[in-house]
Amino acid sequence: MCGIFCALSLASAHSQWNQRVYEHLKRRGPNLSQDLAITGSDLSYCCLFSAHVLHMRGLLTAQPLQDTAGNILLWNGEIFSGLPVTPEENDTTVLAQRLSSCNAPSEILTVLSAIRGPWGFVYYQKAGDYLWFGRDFFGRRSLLWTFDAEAGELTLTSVAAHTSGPKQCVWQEVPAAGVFRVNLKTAAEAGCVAFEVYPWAHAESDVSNDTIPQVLESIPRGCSAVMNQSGLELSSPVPPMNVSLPETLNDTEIHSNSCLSVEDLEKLLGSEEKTDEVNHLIDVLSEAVRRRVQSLPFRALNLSPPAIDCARVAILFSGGIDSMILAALADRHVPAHEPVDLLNVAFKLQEPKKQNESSRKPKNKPIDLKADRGNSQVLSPFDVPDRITGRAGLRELQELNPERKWNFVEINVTQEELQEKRLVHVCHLVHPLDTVLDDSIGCAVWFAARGVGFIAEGNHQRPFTSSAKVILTGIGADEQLAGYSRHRVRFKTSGHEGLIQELAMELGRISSRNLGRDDRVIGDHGKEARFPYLDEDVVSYLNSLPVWQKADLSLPRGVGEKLLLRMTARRLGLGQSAVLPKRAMQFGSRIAKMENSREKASDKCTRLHIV
Ligand SMILES: *[C@@H]1O[C@H](CO)[C@@H](O)[C@H](O)[C@H]1NC(C)=O
Ligand SMILES: *[C@@H]1O[C@H](CO)[C@@H](O)[C@H](O)[C@H]1NC(C)=O
Ligand SMILES: *[C@@H]1O[C@H](CO)[C@@H](O)[C@H](O)[C@H]1NC(C)=O
Ligand SMILES: *[C@@H]1O[C@H](CO)[C@@H](O)[C@H](O)[C@H]1NC(C)=O
Ligand SMILES: *[C@@H]1O[C@H](CO)[C@@H](O)[C@H](O)[C@H]1NC(C)=O
Ligand SMILES: *[C@@H]1O[C@H](CO)[C@@H](O)[C@H](O)[C@H]1NC(C)=O
Ligand SMILES: *[C@@H]1O[C@H](CO)[C@@H](O)[C@H](O)[C@H]1NC(C)=O
Ligand SMILES: CC(=O)N[C@H]1CO[C@H](CO)[C@@H](O)[C@@H]1O
Repeated sequence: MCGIFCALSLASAHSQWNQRVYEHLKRRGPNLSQDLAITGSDLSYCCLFSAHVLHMRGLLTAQPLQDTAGNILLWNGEIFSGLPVTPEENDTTVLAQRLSSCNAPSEILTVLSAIRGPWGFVYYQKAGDYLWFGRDFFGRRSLLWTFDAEAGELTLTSVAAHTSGPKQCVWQEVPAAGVFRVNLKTAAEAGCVAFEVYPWAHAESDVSNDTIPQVLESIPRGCSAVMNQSGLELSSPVPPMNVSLPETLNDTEIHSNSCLSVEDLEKLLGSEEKTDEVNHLIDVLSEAVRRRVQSLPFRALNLSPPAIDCARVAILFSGGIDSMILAALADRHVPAHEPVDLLNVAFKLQEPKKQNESSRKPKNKPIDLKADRGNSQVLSPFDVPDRITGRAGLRELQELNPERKWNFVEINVTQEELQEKRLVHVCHLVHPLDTVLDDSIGCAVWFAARGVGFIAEGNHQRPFTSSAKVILTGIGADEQLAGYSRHRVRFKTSGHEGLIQELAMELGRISSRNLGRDDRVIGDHGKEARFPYLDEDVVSYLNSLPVWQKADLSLPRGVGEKLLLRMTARRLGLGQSAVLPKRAMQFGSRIAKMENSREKASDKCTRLHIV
């Protein structure tokens, strides 16, 4: 993970560094910061490149990386496969070499299309004066842009800042719709910037006509975009979603309101035979996790075995099925002696409001604390639903592999701390996203990824700070396997056809809804978010399956949604966690409750706006 930044100025001088943006970039890449400024041969433009590197593998590679011909690469990504990179090599160097040998756009597109892994990049191609930039197919790395028409300056950056005051910068996410090329000489002559768009496309279908409207929506004011008429495209790393419909299956929910016991659910799961699909999914998912947890550097510079608590891999861990599967698979690939950190975040439950005798409501039930806790243990205000399921998940993992040291990190957050960190950090990181949901998830993920909490040892608690630079998250499972309750709603109203449309739409917008934000939030700790469920091979496999193999929403909650994943969890030896219904992070961690307001998730969040 790196923080990358590029300011293209069509006038002579650059505007001042926004100190805040610079600091945010530096937090993403604490190991090495470097700037490089260049001017076009005819002095008509200048570019400032700034790179902040988090060292992940190979030797530390300085960026901006300039080759002998004068081309410059800013790379915030990981090449997991597609281009050969040995464990000792740095992927930045490898990519720069490949790009150096490219002349025509088609050659550059071929290199970028081959990469498997997340990326955001900026590339200055000296011959011809071109600036290239973009994000991977899913948009797993953040890239923002803004254009200051007055100063004639286009800025690209991994992370920005929430600005206030008279001179507002309008940041937008660069759409993960393709890569962009700016002809710098033409731009300088015209005094404005035109982007040539090379869209992601499936070999057999033409998505170009959908791309331009999507791009136009988020193009900075004062700039324009054109599709290259030559029809050059990046080839999509995954096939389109299988849209075939079942011939005989029932479209209606049969058990919708029935109340089944866990045993019934287990039986239901057991009676479904999808051995091939389950085995195949385990294969691709396991490989996706392996790529993401192997050949990682130790924190300390020496390569001696790390201290006993020093994990290199952490998992955002609620104890739900998505994170349990990641933990079970990480267990296969993380060296046996090495701990794995399970990051579990909880927001303090507010004291139930004092009952007012004259209150009109007959009996104001003080939330459903008891129900959440299940038993009469000493109540802690941090025993939120995700903490309870997290502990249960920990026990399952301990049974699965008693030899492994699982660091269950209890991250307890009070309202005071939440308010403080939101103001100083999170509101800048989620920007330009700004809804109540972005606030909730952004804050919850920020605290979880920071990894500062406690580990329970008997009755004792030990302060603990996770040292892992790699953080696995389960995002993408719900979007692909129909895990959300809105999928049920859609299925009820418009059957399998509607469900397929909904899933395709959600996977298509996951970059702008989640991934850019999560990358900025997690990257702020000098750590790197990795998304095994969004590995190209995993998505390709899931896309090839018809929807009814992945979910059966005629079955009850806790079974029907993500059915294939539940069966996978059982095959991996997991128990109760395989049949937990989905609980969104903002509710499971109780952050949504902390704010205690009646707002809707999609409302603009006033707390994110600093005055
Ligand atoms: C990178 O920075 C982190 C955080 O400052 C530090 O712990 C680590 O040792 C550095 N790694 C290298 C290779 O310099
Ligand atoms: C895309 O748009 C162009 C121009 O409007 C049109 O000629 C072409 O047929 C369209 N392609 C598809 C696949 O719709
Ligand atoms: C499209 O790409 C070709 C080949 O690189 C180039 O010659 C042409 O000028 C581009 N077209 C536009 C409209 O930018
Ligand atoms: C659909 O469900 C109904 C009611 O459960 C059942 O009678 C019918 O046989 C089912 N149809 C098919 C094709 O499974
Ligand atoms: C209880 O509610 C009534 C009316 O809603 C209000 O006048 C009174 O001040 C409240 N008492 C307390 C202790 O909050
Ligand atoms: C954190 O929360 C747990 C409840 O989930 C509680 O047992 C523990 O005491 C809390 N630790 C601290 C230091 O607040
Ligand atoms: C879609 O699923 C159906 C049913 O399993 C299968 O026959 C078909 O080959 C799949 N299509 C693709 C493109 O994978
Ligand atoms: C193996 C390899 O490519 N190593 C390179 C990594 O990056 C550093 C710094 O740019 C180079 O010096 C190494 O040669």
